Amino acid sequence: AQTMDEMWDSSVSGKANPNLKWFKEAKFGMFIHWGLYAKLAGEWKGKRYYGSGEWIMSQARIPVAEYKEVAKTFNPIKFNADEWAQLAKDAGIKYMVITAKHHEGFSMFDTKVSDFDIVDATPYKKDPMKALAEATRKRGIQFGFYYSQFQDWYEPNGGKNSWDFDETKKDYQKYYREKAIPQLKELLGNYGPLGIVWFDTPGGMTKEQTLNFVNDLRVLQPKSLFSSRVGHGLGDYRDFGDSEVPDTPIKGAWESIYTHNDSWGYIKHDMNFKTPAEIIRLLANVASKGGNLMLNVGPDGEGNIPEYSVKFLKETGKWLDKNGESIYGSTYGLIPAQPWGVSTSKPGKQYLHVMRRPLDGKLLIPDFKGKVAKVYNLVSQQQLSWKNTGKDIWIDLPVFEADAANTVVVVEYSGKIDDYDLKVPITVSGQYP
Ligand code: H79
Repeated sequence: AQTMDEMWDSSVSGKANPNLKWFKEAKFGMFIHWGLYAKLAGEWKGKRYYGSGEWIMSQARIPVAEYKEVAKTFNPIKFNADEWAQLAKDAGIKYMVITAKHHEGFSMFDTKVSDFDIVDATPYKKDPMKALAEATRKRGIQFGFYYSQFQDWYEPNGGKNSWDFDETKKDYQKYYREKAIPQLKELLGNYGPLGIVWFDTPGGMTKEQTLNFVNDLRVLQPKSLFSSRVGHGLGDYRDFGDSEVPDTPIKGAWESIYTHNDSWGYIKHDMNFKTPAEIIRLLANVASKGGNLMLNVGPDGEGNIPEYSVKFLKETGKWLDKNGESIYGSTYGLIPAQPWGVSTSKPGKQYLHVMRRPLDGKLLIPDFKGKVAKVYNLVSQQQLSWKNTGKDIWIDLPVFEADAANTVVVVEYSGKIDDYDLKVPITVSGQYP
């Protein structure tokens, strides 16, 4: 019989992808949205747009002919692949996924399939993806591409663009045949081993067509993991909706995606960056449900990662340097979420992520069935006193100033403690809730 993990992980081939191990252990990824929209920075003809910078072509109903002109001004001379990869490394990030082509239809890589790409259509004339693939690999970071396989607002036959082309006259199969598939073959063929191929907003294909599409690409990179937004419940691991964490632990390989401020693509007037404390807590929260957090940054049109992203990610990395044991390689906590925070697990250990210290310093673990052996602060290794009231465990928690955002307390125990009655959710991925 299949385990619940395998039921989800086996949706494509009938067998779980054997390459999920690194992904399940990774816990923290970096998403990068970078395209022509970064140059527009959330403004078109003097009007500011909010929400999602990468949607400006749609929000402002920019005709293809005008959008094409933006490419002539896109010259990200500040782009430095080693700096980006080093930032990821310093932040404790284990994998990176960058937009090779978003819905705008512009290719951020060298392609023979279209002229609307960074090498042919901009003064920059170089392929930044080549450099980034190398810089990440050099640092042991898994590298992957986001590719908008259906939506392409630049192409007469691309999905979902109702302001410039007639939706009823579109031949989606022609678009898949002539652009999406050949470009994906370039991406899978020309950039070395890819950890992930991240699809988004599926459409225009039946389940059988999607299966053929996936199998066709898989030949090129059998070890790559395909995200569930390839559609029809297919894919090697599951993505939740944009900025969504499930309420209860979920088994199998999955990921929550969030962005650092309120936009995926760069918007110059969006200063609502999550603080290091917020990132650390979000990461712990996602890990406590058993998933990975892929956090997005949106570099600007010059190729700079916003200074707050740089600063705050480095701070996050400092916390992970000391507390990484409680995150990397962990699974969902067996202690349900409490008023003080959440937990993550490793064999014989529960890591308590204390984000709100009880004011009386008494930390409650209700109904703990295991036999507690030792309780200590992860960073200082200072042992903490605790008592067992027969039903509950009460831990004496001093004030730890150093890691106020999230103080990790380790509970070592023996014996079996309750597991959740976990179900594989029936929601099909690749859809927006
Ligand atoms: O790449 C990011 C989004 O652009 C993409 N998925 C993430 C990873 C995405 N594609 N479609 N959607 C998300 C859902 C569409 C949301 C919308 Fe809107 C709401 C489109 C129009 C209203 C957000 C807010 C975008 C423009 C305004």
